[in-house]
Amino acid sequence: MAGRYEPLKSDSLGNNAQNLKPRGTVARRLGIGFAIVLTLATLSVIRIHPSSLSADLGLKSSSNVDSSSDNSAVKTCAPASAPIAHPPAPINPWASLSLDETVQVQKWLEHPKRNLNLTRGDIAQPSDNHIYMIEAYYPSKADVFGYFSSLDPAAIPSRNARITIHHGSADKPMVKDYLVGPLPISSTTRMKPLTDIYHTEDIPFNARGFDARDWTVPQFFSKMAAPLAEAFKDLLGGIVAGLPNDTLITGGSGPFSFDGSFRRLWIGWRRNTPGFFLHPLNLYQYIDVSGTDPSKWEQLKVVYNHQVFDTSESFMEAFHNGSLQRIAPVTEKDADLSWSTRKRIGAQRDLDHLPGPRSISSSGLRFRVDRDLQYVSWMGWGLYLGFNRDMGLSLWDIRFRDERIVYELAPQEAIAQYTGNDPFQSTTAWLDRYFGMGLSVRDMIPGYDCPHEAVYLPATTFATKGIFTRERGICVFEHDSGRPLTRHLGYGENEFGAVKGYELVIRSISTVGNYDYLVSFDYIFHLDGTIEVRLSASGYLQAGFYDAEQGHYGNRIWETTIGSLHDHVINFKVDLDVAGTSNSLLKITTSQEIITQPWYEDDWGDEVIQQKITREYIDNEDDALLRFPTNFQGSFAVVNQNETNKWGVPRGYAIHPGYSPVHNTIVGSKRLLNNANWARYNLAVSRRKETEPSSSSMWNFNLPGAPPVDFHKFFDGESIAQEDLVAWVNVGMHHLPQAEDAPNTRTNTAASSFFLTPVNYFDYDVSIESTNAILLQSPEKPGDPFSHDDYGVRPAHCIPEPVAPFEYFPVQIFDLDGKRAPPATVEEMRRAAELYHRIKMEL
Ligand SMILES: *[C@@H]1O[C@H](CO)[C@@H](O)[C@H](O)[C@H]1NC(C)=O
Ligand SMILES: *[C@@H]1O[C@H](CO)[C@@H](O)[C@H](O)[C@H]1NC(C)=O
Ligand SMILES: *[C@@H]1O[C@H](CO)[C@@H](O)[C@H](O)[C@H]1NC(C)=O
Ligand SMILES: *[C@@H]1O[C@H](CO)[C@@H](O)[C@H](O)[C@H]1NC(C)=O
Ligand SMILES: [Cu+2]
Repeated sequence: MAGRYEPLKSDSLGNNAQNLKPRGTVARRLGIGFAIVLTLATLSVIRIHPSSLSADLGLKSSSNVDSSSDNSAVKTCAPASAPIAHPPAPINPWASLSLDETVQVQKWLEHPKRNLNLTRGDIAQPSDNHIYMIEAYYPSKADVFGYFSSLDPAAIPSRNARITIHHGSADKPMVKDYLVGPLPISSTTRMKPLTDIYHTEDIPFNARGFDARDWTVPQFFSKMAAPLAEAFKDLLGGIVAGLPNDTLITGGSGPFSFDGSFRRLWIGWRRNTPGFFLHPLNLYQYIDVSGTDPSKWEQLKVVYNHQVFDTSESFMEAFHNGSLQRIAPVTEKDADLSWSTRKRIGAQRDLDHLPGPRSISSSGLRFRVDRDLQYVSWMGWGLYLGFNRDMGLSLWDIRFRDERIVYELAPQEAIAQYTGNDPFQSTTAWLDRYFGMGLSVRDMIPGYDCPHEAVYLPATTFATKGIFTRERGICVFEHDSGRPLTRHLGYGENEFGAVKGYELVIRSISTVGNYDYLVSFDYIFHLDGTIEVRLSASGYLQAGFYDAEQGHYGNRIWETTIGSLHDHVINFKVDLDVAGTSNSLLKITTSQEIITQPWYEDDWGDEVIQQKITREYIDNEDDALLRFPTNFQGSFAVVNQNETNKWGVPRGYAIHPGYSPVHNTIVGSKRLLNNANWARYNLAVSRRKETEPSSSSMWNFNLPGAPPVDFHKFFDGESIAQEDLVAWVNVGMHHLPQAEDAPNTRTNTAASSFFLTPVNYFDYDVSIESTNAILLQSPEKPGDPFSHDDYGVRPAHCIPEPVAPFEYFPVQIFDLDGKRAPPATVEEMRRAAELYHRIKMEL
C-alpha cells in the first residue's frame, strides 16, 4: 500500500485510490468520492491566489471556491452527526431523573399520606416546608457491577431519588435529605432519611440551600437600604429606591455561618452597570438573616471608608454632623464605565475580518453517541455521562480497549478564598457547590464555546421553581491537537513516521453567579489511554474597592477597582479501577546518589553523581494525604500489585500533575476551617466506600465548623493495600488579578489540569494502533522522495455542510407539574443566574 510522497498529481492519487482497502463505512464513502476529488485537487493546485488578492477576497473567498462550476462534481462532506453508540448495557445507571419521574416524585411527596405539610417551592416562605431538590441517587458500585457482569434485566439496579426538604415550619427548623425509591412510584416506594453519607445528624436551617427569594423580601429594602438612602446618593453617587431604575445594587459574601447557630454575612454595594462585579463601592453592611422570620432580620454594622458604625442611626449622624471621613464618589457622569463590558474596542487587526479556521470531520464524525443513554465512545474509549445539580457533569464506567479504567470521574467542590482590606473581600471563602455548579450550567454558545461540528447533549436539573433543561448543556467533539502524539525521523526500515494527535473533548461550562468563574470542565481523551482533566476559568473578577490601603492584596485595575488576590482549588473524585478493583498506591521518588563502581576510570574519578528511583507502597490512608514532591521529583500511581504487564511490572495509572497543580495557600482560616480540608493537598487517596460518595456537600459552605462532609474523617487508619481506592485530586490557581483580567479573565492562563495516564499498564504505547498515522521509508535512489504508507486514511475533499445560522435560546423551564413554564423575563433569568451577587432591592 505504500504510495509515493510527491507533489499532488492526479495519476499518483489515482493509483492510491485503487489501492484503497475499504475500512468500514467511512473509508468506503471516501473511496467512492475519490475519483471526483481528483479533478478538484488538481484545480486547487492551479488556484493559488497571490496573498494580496486573497486578502481582498475577504469573506467571499470561501463561497468563491464552492461556487466554481467544477464543484458540481464534488460531494458534500458527510453530515456532522454522530453515529449511534453501543453502550455495554442498555441502560445508564447514572441517568438523571426524567421530567416525568421528577414530577411523579414531587406529587408522591405532596400526597397527604406522606404528612410532609409541603408548600410548593415557587411560593414557599422560609417558614414553610418545601422540597429543595429532587434528583437521581446513584446505585451502589456492587449493584452496577452485578448487573454489568450479567446484563440480566432482573439485576438492573433499582432507581432511587434523593430528596432535600427544607423543614421551615418544624418546631426546630432544619434541612433533611431523604431517599425515595424504588422508582417508578409504586406501592413499594418508600421514603427514608439519607444520613449515612453525612458526618452530622441534621443540617441546621441557617445553612440551608440558596434561595433567591431570601434576598428580595421587602425587609431587605426597608431595613438595609432605606435608612441609608440619602448617604448612598452622596457617598456612592447612586440611587437605591427599590425601583427598576436603581443605580446601585448590593451583593453578599460568605460563608453565612460557622456551625449553623447564626446566618450572617457582609453585603457590599456596587454600581448597577454591565460588569457590576468590577464596580464595588466602599460601603459594606453586616447583616443578620438568621431563622425563618424575615421581619426579624437586622443590620448589625455599617462600614464606610474604613469607619465602623453599629447602627444606621450613628452612621447617618456622622454623615450629617460632618465627622464622617468622605471620599468623593466616582460618578457615572465622570467616568466611562464601558471598560467593564465585553463590547469590542480597538483597531481591527490585520486579516481579522476573515473567519478563522474551523475543524471539519470531512468523512463524518468519528465518535459515537447514544443521546438517550448519554453514552459516548471514541477510538477504544467508552463512557457514560451523569449530571447533577451540585457539580454538573460527571463521567462513569470509563473503559479503554474493553477494560474499565475509571468507575467515576466527577468534580466535587470548588473553593475560592479572597483577601483584602475591606470586610467583603477579606471574609469571602466560596464553596461553589452551594450555588449548584450543575444548576449554573447554561447552553453553550455554538461555534465559540465548542467547535461548529460539536454534538450537544442536554442537561436537566431540578430547582425550587421548576425543572431546568438546557439543550446544549454538554458538548462532545473530536479535534486535531495540531501536533503528532508520537513521531520520529529515522532512516532505518519503519523508523520514520508520526501518529496524528487527535483528541476527544467532553465539555460543560458553568457560570456561577457571573463572577470570575465561568468554569469550563474539559475531559480530554487521548489515543494512548491518557485522560486529561482540564479546568479553565473566565468571566468577571470579584473585584474589590481600591484605595491606597489595598496595595498588598491585589493589583489596581481601574480608578477605584482592585483585582483581589485569591486562590481557587477544585477537587475531583477519581475512582480508578486499574486492572480490577484491587489497587494500591505507589509512590515513586527520584533523588540524588553518589556512587562508586569498580569499573570507573581514573579520568573522571571514582565517584559518579546521578539519580536513583525509590519505590514505596503507601499502605495506610493516614499516609495518603499528599503533596507533589519539590521539583516534581517523583510521582503517584494507582497500581494493581497482582496484575503485571508482560515485563513483570504492576499495571498502573499515574496521576500526573498538569498545568498549575496548586493547593490552597491558607490553612486554619476559620471561614474554611474543616469544610474543605481536601484543599490542603494536591491529592489524597482513601478506601472507596458507599458512605463516602463525595468530598463535600452543598451545605459545607455555610458550616466550616461543623461540615456535613468532613473530608479528614475519610482517613481513619484503614489499609489501602490492594483495596478499591479513590483518588481525590485537586486543580487550581493562585489568582493574582492584573489589568488584563478586565473585562474578563482569560482561559489560557486561568487554567489547571491533571492527567490520568497509563504507567506500565500496557506492554507498549498502544497509540501505535492508530491508522491515522504515516510511515515513511527512505528513498532507494538518492534524491528521490521518501515513500510512505498512510494506511489508506487521508484527507477527503468535499464541500462542508453550511454552518447552521447562529441562534441562542434561554433555558427551558418546566413547572413543578411538568408543564412548560412561560418564558422567563430577563430580570428572572438574571436572578436565577446572578443569585445574591446582584441583589436588586425591591419595595
Ligand atoms: C404546616 O405548615 C404551615 C406553614 O407552611 C404551618 O403554619 C402549619 O402549622 C403546618 N401544619 C402542621 C400540621 O404542622
Ligand atoms: C426612576 O423611576 C421613577 C419611577 O418610574 C421616576 O420617578 C424617577 O424619576 C426615575 N429616576 C431616574 C433617575 O430616572
Ligand atoms: C457625630 O456623630 C458620631 C456618630 O454618632 C459621633 O460619634 C460624633 O461624636 C459626632 N460628632 C460631632 C462633632 O457631633
Ligand atoms: C495478591 O498478591 C499478594 C502478594 O503479593 C498475595 O498474597 C495475594 O494472595 C494476591 N491476591 C490475589 C487476589 O491474587
Ligand atoms: Cu480567580
